Amino acid sequence: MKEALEQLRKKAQDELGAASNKDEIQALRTKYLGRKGELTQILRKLKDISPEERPVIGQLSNVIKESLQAQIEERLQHIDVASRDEALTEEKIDVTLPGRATPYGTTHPITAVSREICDILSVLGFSVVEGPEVEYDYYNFEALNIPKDHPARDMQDTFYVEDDVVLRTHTSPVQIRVMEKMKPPVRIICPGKVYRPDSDVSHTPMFHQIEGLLVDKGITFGDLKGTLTYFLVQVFGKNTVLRFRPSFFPFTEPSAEVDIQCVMCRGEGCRVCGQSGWLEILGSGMVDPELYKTVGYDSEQISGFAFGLGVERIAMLKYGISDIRLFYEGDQRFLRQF
Ligand code: 2NM
Repeated sequence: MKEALEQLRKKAQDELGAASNKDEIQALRTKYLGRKGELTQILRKLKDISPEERPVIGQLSNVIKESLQAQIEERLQHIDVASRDEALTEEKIDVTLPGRATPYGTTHPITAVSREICDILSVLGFSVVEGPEVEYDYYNFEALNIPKDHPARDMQDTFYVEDDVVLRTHTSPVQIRVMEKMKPPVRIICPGKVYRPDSDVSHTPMFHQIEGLLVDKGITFGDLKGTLTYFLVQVFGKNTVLRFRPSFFPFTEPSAEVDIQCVMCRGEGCRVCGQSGWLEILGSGMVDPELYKTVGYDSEQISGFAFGLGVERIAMLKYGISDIRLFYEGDQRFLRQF
Protein backbone atom coordinates (compact mmCIF):
# COMPACT_ATOMS: atom_id res chain seq x y z
CA MET A 1 0.00 0.00 0.00
CA LYS A 2 2.74 2.37 1.04
CA GLU A 3 4.65 1.53 -2.11
CA ALA A 4 1.60 2.10 -4.27
CA LEU A 5 1.26 5.56 -2.71
CA GLU A 6 4.89 6.46 -3.30
CA GLN A 7 4.56 5.34 -6.91
CA LEU A 8 1.47 7.45 -7.34
CA ARG A 9 3.24 10.49 -5.91
CA LYS A 10 6.16 10.02 -8.30
CA LYS A 11 3.88 9.51 -11.33
CA ALA A 12 1.84 12.60 -10.43
CA GLN A 13 4.96 14.72 -9.96
CA ASP A 14 6.46 13.56 -13.26
CA GLU A 15 3.27 14.35 -15.12
CA LEU A 16 3.00 17.73 -13.41
CA GLY A 17 6.58 18.50 -14.42
CA ALA A 18 5.76 17.66 -18.03
CA ALA A 19 2.53 19.67 -18.12
CA SER A 20 3.10 22.92 -20.02
CA ASN A 21 -0.18 24.82 -19.82
CA LYS A 22 -3.10 25.59 -17.51
CA ASP A 23 -5.48 23.07 -19.12
CA GLU A 24 -3.02 20.20 -18.70
CA ILE A 25 -2.45 21.10 -15.03
CA GLN A 26 -6.18 21.37 -14.35
CA ALA A 27 -6.63 17.94 -15.96
CA LEU A 28 -4.00 16.48 -13.60
CA ARG A 29 -5.79 17.98 -10.61
CA THR A 30 -8.93 16.11 -11.67
CA LYS A 31 -7.01 12.93 -12.45
CA TYR A 32 -5.44 12.67 -8.98
CA LEU A 33 -7.42 14.82 -6.57
CA GLY A 34 -10.89 14.95 -8.18
CA ARG A 35 -13.91 13.13 -6.76
CA LYS A 36 -13.00 10.00 -8.78
CA GLY A 37 -9.28 10.80 -8.74
CA GLU A 38 -6.61 8.17 -8.15
CA LEU A 39 -5.54 9.45 -4.73
CA THR A 40 -9.12 10.02 -3.65
CA GLN A 41 -9.91 6.35 -4.47
CA ILE A 42 -7.04 5.17 -2.25
CA LEU A 43 -8.21 7.32 0.66
CA ARG A 44 -11.65 5.78 0.31
CA LYS A 45 -10.15 2.30 0.69
CA LEU A 46 -8.51 3.19 4.06
CA LYS A 47 -11.28 1.43 5.93
CA ASP A 48 -10.26 -1.92 4.35
CA ILE A 49 -6.75 -1.68 5.76
CA SER A 50 -5.67 -3.26 9.02
CA PRO A 51 -6.01 -0.96 12.07
CA GLU A 52 -2.21 -1.01 12.67
CA GLU A 53 -1.40 0.17 9.15
CA ARG A 54 -4.23 2.65 8.89
CA PRO A 55 -2.68 5.70 10.70
CA VAL A 56 0.60 5.43 8.77
CA ILE A 57 -1.07 5.07 5.38
CA GLY A 58 -3.64 7.72 6.24
CA GLN A 59 -0.99 10.21 7.24
CA LEU A 60 1.12 9.50 4.15
CA SER A 61 -1.91 9.89 1.85
CA ASN A 62 -2.69 13.28 3.38
CA VAL A 63 0.90 14.46 3.09
CA ILE A 64 0.93 13.44 -0.60
CA LYS A 65 -2.45 15.04 -1.21
CA GLU A 66 -1.44 18.35 0.36
CA SER A 67 1.92 18.48 -1.37
CA LEU A 68 0.32 17.73 -4.78
CA GLN A 69 -2.28 20.41 -4.15
CA ALA A 70 0.41 22.96 -3.24
CA GLN A 71 2.51 22.10 -6.29
CA ILE A 72 -0.48 22.44 -8.62
CA GLU A 73 -1.35 25.85 -7.17
CA GLU A 74 2.21 26.99 -7.48
CA ARG A 75 2.45 25.89 -11.13
CA LEU A 76 -0.85 27.60 -12.00
CA GLN A 77 0.23 30.88 -10.42
CA HIS A 78 3.60 30.68 -12.14
CA ILE A 79 1.91 30.26 -15.53
CA ASP A 80 -0.28 33.35 -14.88
CA VAL A 81 2.75 35.49 -14.17
CA ALA A 82 4.65 34.02 -17.10
CA SER A 83 1.86 34.70 -19.60
CA ARG A 84 1.49 38.28 -18.32
CA ASP A 85 5.23 38.84 -18.70
CA GLU A 86 5.03 37.35 -22.17
CA ALA A 87 2.12 39.63 -23.14
CA LEU A 88 4.05 42.68 -21.94
CA THR A 89 7.23 41.82 -23.83
CA GLU A 90 5.71 40.26 -26.98
CA GLU A 91 2.90 42.83 -27.58
CA LYS A 92 5.22 45.71 -26.81
CA ILE A 93 2.58 48.05 -25.39
CA ASP A 94 4.34 51.27 -24.53
CA VAL A 95 2.20 52.62 -21.70
CA THR A 96 4.23 55.86 -21.67
CA LEU A 97 3.11 56.90 -25.19
CA PRO A 98 0.77 59.95 -25.23
CA GLY A 99 -2.88 59.14 -26.15
CA ARG A 100 -4.37 59.82 -29.58
CA ALA A 101 -6.22 63.16 -29.50
CA THR A 102 -9.78 63.34 -30.90
CA PRO A 103 -9.63 66.04 -33.59
CA TYR A 104 -12.03 68.92 -33.10
CA GLY A 105 -14.06 70.19 -36.07
CA THR A 106 -14.27 73.90 -36.87
CA THR A 107 -17.22 76.08 -37.80
CA HIS A 108 -17.68 76.21 -41.58
CA PRO A 109 -16.94 79.73 -42.90
CA ILE A 110 -20.45 80.01 -44.40
CA THR A 111 -21.99 79.09 -41.03
CA ALA A 112 -19.72 81.60 -39.29
CA VAL A 113 -20.60 84.48 -41.65
CA SER A 114 -24.34 83.58 -41.53
CA ARG A 115 -24.28 83.74 -37.75
CA GLU A 116 -22.35 86.99 -37.76
CA ILE A 117 -24.89 88.63 -40.08
CA CYS A 118 -27.85 87.34 -38.04
CA ASP A 119 -26.19 88.54 -34.81
CA ILE A 120 -25.74 92.07 -36.19
CA LEU A 121 -29.35 92.30 -37.39
CA SER A 122 -30.70 90.77 -34.17
CA VAL A 123 -29.30 93.78 -32.32
CA LEU A 124 -31.60 95.96 -34.49
CA GLY A 125 -34.60 93.87 -33.41
CA PHE A 126 -34.91 91.45 -36.32
CA SER A 127 -36.03 87.89 -35.43
CA VAL A 128 -34.59 84.87 -37.26
CA VAL A 129 -37.20 82.74 -39.09
CA GLU A 130 -36.64 79.60 -41.17
CA GLY A 131 -38.86 77.85 -43.71
CA PRO A 132 -39.00 74.99 -46.26
CA GLU A 133 -36.33 74.55 -48.97
CA VAL A 134 -38.82 72.62 -51.12
CA GLU A 135 -41.47 75.26 -51.82
CA TYR A 136 -44.71 75.75 -53.72
CA ASP A 137 -44.46 77.68 -56.98
CA TYR A 138 -47.04 79.98 -55.38
CA TYR A 139 -44.78 81.13 -52.49
CA ASN A 140 -41.56 81.15 -54.52
CA PHE A 141 -42.99 83.11 -57.50
CA GLU A 142 -46.71 83.97 -57.70
CA ALA A 143 -47.02 85.68 -54.31
CA LEU A 144 -43.83 87.64 -55.04
CA ASN A 145 -45.31 89.26 -58.12
CA ILE A 146 -43.66 86.86 -60.54
CA PRO A 147 -46.50 85.25 -62.54
CA LYS A 148 -46.00 82.11 -64.67
CA ASP A 149 -45.62 83.79 -68.07
CA HIS A 150 -43.66 86.78 -66.74
CA PRO A 151 -40.16 87.46 -68.18
CA ALA A 152 -38.85 87.87 -64.59
CA ARG A 153 -38.97 84.06 -64.33
CA ASP A 154 -36.12 83.84 -66.85
CA MET A 155 -33.86 85.60 -64.32
CA GLN A 156 -34.43 82.71 -61.94
CA ASP A 157 -34.32 79.40 -63.79
CA THR A 158 -35.39 76.76 -61.30
CA PHE A 159 -35.13 73.13 -60.14
CA TYR A 160 -38.61 71.62 -60.41
CA VAL A 161 -39.75 68.85 -58.04
CA GLU A 162 -43.27 68.73 -59.52
CA ASP A 163 -45.22 71.09 -61.80
CA ASP A 164 -46.07 73.36 -58.89
CA VAL A 165 -43.26 72.48 -56.45
CA VAL A 166 -39.72 73.88 -56.74
CA LEU A 167 -36.47 74.15 -54.82
CA ARG A 168 -36.74 77.72 -53.55
CA THR A 169 -34.61 80.23 -55.48
CA HIS A 170 -34.58 82.73 -52.59
CA THR A 171 -35.78 82.84 -48.96
CA SER A 172 -38.50 85.46 -49.63
CA PRO A 173 -41.23 82.75 -49.62
CA VAL A 174 -40.55 82.44 -45.88
CA GLN A 175 -41.38 86.14 -45.54
CA ILE A 176 -44.64 85.72 -47.45
CA ARG A 177 -45.54 82.85 -45.11
CA VAL A 178 -44.81 85.03 -42.06
CA MET A 179 -46.88 87.97 -43.41
CA GLU A 180 -49.81 85.60 -44.07
CA LYS A 181 -49.77 84.58 -40.39
CA MET A 182 -48.76 87.76 -38.53
CA LYS A 183 -49.92 91.36 -38.53
CA PRO A 184 -47.41 94.24 -38.68
CA PRO A 185 -45.07 95.19 -37.15
CA VAL A 186 -42.95 92.48 -38.81
CA ARG A 187 -39.18 92.58 -38.36
CA ILE A 188 -37.57 89.35 -39.57
CA ILE A 189 -34.50 87.89 -41.24
CA CYS A 190 -34.61 84.58 -43.12
CA PRO A 191 -31.30 82.70 -43.53
CA GLY A 192 -31.03 79.44 -45.44
CA LYS A 193 -30.10 77.38 -48.49
CA VAL A 194 -31.44 78.37 -51.91
CA TYR A 195 -31.07 76.71 -55.32
CA ARG A 196 -30.41 77.98 -58.84
CA PRO A 197 -29.08 76.02 -61.82
CA ASP A 198 -25.82 78.00 -62.26
CA SER A 199 -22.26 76.73 -61.82
CA ASP A 200 -18.97 78.63 -62.23
CA VAL A 201 -16.27 80.34 -60.08
CA SER A 202 -18.86 82.60 -58.45
CA HIS A 203 -22.04 80.41 -58.62
CA THR A 204 -22.91 77.03 -57.09
CA PRO A 205 -26.33 75.37 -57.65
CA MET A 206 -26.92 75.60 -53.89
CA PHE A 207 -25.90 78.69 -51.95
CA HIS A 208 -26.92 80.59 -48.82
CA GLN A 209 -29.04 83.68 -48.63
CA ILE A 210 -30.21 85.99 -45.90
CA GLU A 211 -33.22 88.16 -46.59
CA GLY A 212 -34.62 90.81 -44.29
CA LEU A 213 -38.09 92.34 -44.05
CA LEU A 214 -39.39 95.22 -41.97
CA VAL A 215 -43.04 96.30 -42.17
CA ASP A 216 -44.59 98.86 -39.82
CA LYS A 217 -46.42 102.18 -39.79
CA GLY A 218 -44.47 104.96 -41.52
CA ILE A 219 -41.40 103.04 -42.75
CA THR A 220 -39.48 104.99 -45.42
CA PHE A 221 -36.55 104.62 -47.78
CA GLY A 222 -34.58 106.52 -45.10
CA ASP A 223 -35.09 103.57 -42.72
CA LEU A 224 -33.83 101.23 -45.44
CA LYS A 225 -30.69 103.37 -45.98
CA GLY A 226 -29.98 103.74 -42.27
CA THR A 227 -30.45 100.05 -41.51
CA LEU A 228 -28.32 98.80 -44.40
CA THR A 229 -25.58 101.39 -43.79
CA TYR A 230 -25.32 100.36 -40.12
CA PHE A 231 -25.32 96.71 -41.13
CA LEU A 232 -22.56 96.97 -43.80
CA VAL A 233 -20.34 99.10 -41.56
CA GLN A 234 -20.63 96.38 -38.89
CA VAL A 235 -19.68 93.64 -41.40
CA PHE A 236 -16.91 95.40 -43.38
CA GLY A 237 -15.59 97.98 -40.89
CA LYS A 238 -16.18 101.66 -40.06
CA ASN A 239 -14.30 103.02 -43.11
CA THR A 240 -16.67 101.24 -45.53
CA VAL A 241 -17.86 103.50 -48.38
CA LEU A 242 -21.38 102.75 -49.67
CA ARG A 243 -23.36 103.55 -52.80
CA PHE A 244 -27.11 103.07 -53.36
CA ARG A 245 -27.89 102.49 -57.04
CA PRO A 246 -31.35 102.27 -58.68
CA SER A 247 -32.32 98.76 -59.75
CA PHE A 248 -35.30 96.52 -60.40
CA PHE A 249 -36.87 93.60 -58.52
CA PRO A 250 -40.39 92.29 -59.17
CA PHE A 251 -41.27 92.51 -55.45
CA THR A 252 -39.98 95.98 -54.58
CA GLU A 253 -40.66 99.51 -55.84
CA PRO A 254 -38.47 101.49 -55.81
CA SER A 255 -35.53 99.08 -55.74
CA ALA A 256 -31.87 99.71 -54.99
CA GLU A 257 -28.67 97.76 -55.19
CA VAL A 258 -26.09 98.52 -52.53
CA ASP A 259 -22.39 98.52 -53.46
CA ILE A 260 -19.33 98.96 -51.26
CA GLN A 261 -16.12 100.50 -52.49
CA CYS A 262 -13.86 97.60 -53.62
CA VAL A 263 -12.11 96.09 -50.57
CA MET A 264 -9.13 95.00 -52.74
CA CYS A 265 -8.24 98.26 -54.58
CA ARG A 266 -10.06 100.86 -52.45
CA GLY A 267 -11.92 102.16 -55.53
CA GLU A 268 -8.91 102.33 -57.89
CA GLY A 269 -10.27 99.57 -60.14
CA CYS A 270 -8.93 95.97 -60.17
CA ARG A 271 -9.73 92.43 -61.35
CA VAL A 272 -12.02 91.71 -58.36
CA CYS A 273 -14.30 94.72 -59.03
CA GLY A 274 -14.02 94.48 -62.84
CA GLN A 275 -12.20 97.86 -62.93
CA SER A 276 -15.31 99.66 -61.62
CA GLY A 277 -14.02 100.28 -58.09
CA TRP A 278 -17.32 98.99 -56.65
CA LEU A 279 -18.64 95.62 -55.43
CA GLU A 280 -22.33 94.64 -55.47
CA ILE A 281 -23.23 93.49 -51.97
CA LEU A 282 -27.00 93.29 -51.70
CA GLY A 283 -30.36 94.04 -53.30
CA SER A 284 -33.11 95.96 -51.56
CA GLY A 285 -36.23 98.06 -51.97
CA MET A 286 -39.54 99.22 -50.60
CA VAL A 287 -41.96 96.27 -50.63
CA ASP A 288 -44.35 96.59 -53.62
CA PRO A 289 -47.91 97.34 -52.37
CA GLU A 290 -49.07 94.51 -54.67
CA LEU A 291 -47.53 92.03 -52.18
CA TYR A 292 -49.46 93.52 -49.25
CA LYS A 293 -52.71 92.87 -51.15
CA THR A 294 -51.72 89.21 -51.58
CA VAL A 295 -51.10 88.68 -47.84
CA GLY A 296 -54.06 90.79 -46.67
CA TYR A 297 -52.22 93.88 -45.35
CA ASP A 298 -53.69 97.37 -45.86
CA SER A 299 -51.03 99.24 -47.89
CA GLU A 300 -52.64 102.56 -46.94
CA GLN A 301 -51.78 101.93 -43.28
CA ILE A 302 -48.27 100.38 -43.45
CA SER A 303 -45.10 100.35 -45.51
CA GLY A 304 -41.80 98.51 -45.36
CA PHE A 305 -38.50 97.57 -46.89
CA ALA A 306 -36.78 94.30 -47.75
CA PHE A 307 -33.30 93.22 -48.72
CA GLY A 308 -31.44 90.11 -49.77
CA LEU A 309 -27.81 89.03 -49.88
CA GLY A 310 -25.69 85.99 -50.76
CA VAL A 311 -23.64 84.69 -47.81
CA GLU A 312 -20.96 83.08 -50.02
CA ARG A 313 -20.33 86.37 -51.81
CA ILE A 314 -19.90 88.25 -48.52
CA ALA A 315 -17.61 85.52 -47.15
CA MET A 316 -15.48 85.60 -50.34
CA LEU A 317 -15.02 89.39 -50.11
CA LYS A 318 -14.40 89.30 -46.36
CA TYR A 319 -11.72 86.59 -46.58
CA GLY A 320 -10.37 87.25 -50.12
CA ILE A 321 -11.49 83.88 -51.55
CA SER A 322 -11.56 83.82 -55.36
CA ASP A 323 -13.38 80.53 -56.09
CA ILE A 324 -16.78 79.84 -54.47
CA ARG A 325 -16.37 76.08 -55.02
CA LEU A 326 -13.70 75.95 -52.27
CA PHE A 327 -16.52 76.19 -49.71
CA TYR A 328 -17.96 72.83 -50.84
CA GLU A 329 -14.91 70.68 -51.63
CA GLY A 330 -14.44 69.68 -47.98
CA ASP A 331 -10.67 70.23 -48.22
CA GLN A 332 -9.35 70.40 -44.64
CA ARG A 333 -6.42 72.61 -45.65
CA PHE A 334 -8.95 75.25 -46.73
CA LEU A 335 -11.52 74.77 -43.98
CA ARG A 336 -8.99 74.75 -41.11
CA GLN A 337 -8.12 78.39 -41.79
CA PHE A 338 -11.38 79.76 -40.42
C1 2NM B 1 -33.89 91.04 -52.57
C2 2NM B 1 -33.94 92.32 -53.09
C3 2NM B 1 -35.06 93.12 -52.82
C4 2NM B 1 -37.11 90.78 -50.76
C5 2NM B 1 -38.44 91.06 -50.85
C6 2NM B 1 -39.05 90.29 -49.92
C7 2NM B 1 -40.48 90.19 -49.60
F1 2NM B 1 -40.85 88.93 -49.47
F2 2NM B 1 -40.72 90.77 -48.49
F3 2NM B 1 -41.18 90.77 -50.53
N1 2NM B 1 -38.13 89.58 -49.33
N2 2NM B 1 -36.92 89.88 -49.84
C8 2NM B 1 -36.01 91.34 -51.54
C9 2NM B 1 -36.09 92.60 -52.04
C10 2NM B 1 -34.92 90.55 -51.80
O1 2NM B 1 -32.84 90.18 -52.78
C11 2NM B 1 -31.81 90.53 -53.63
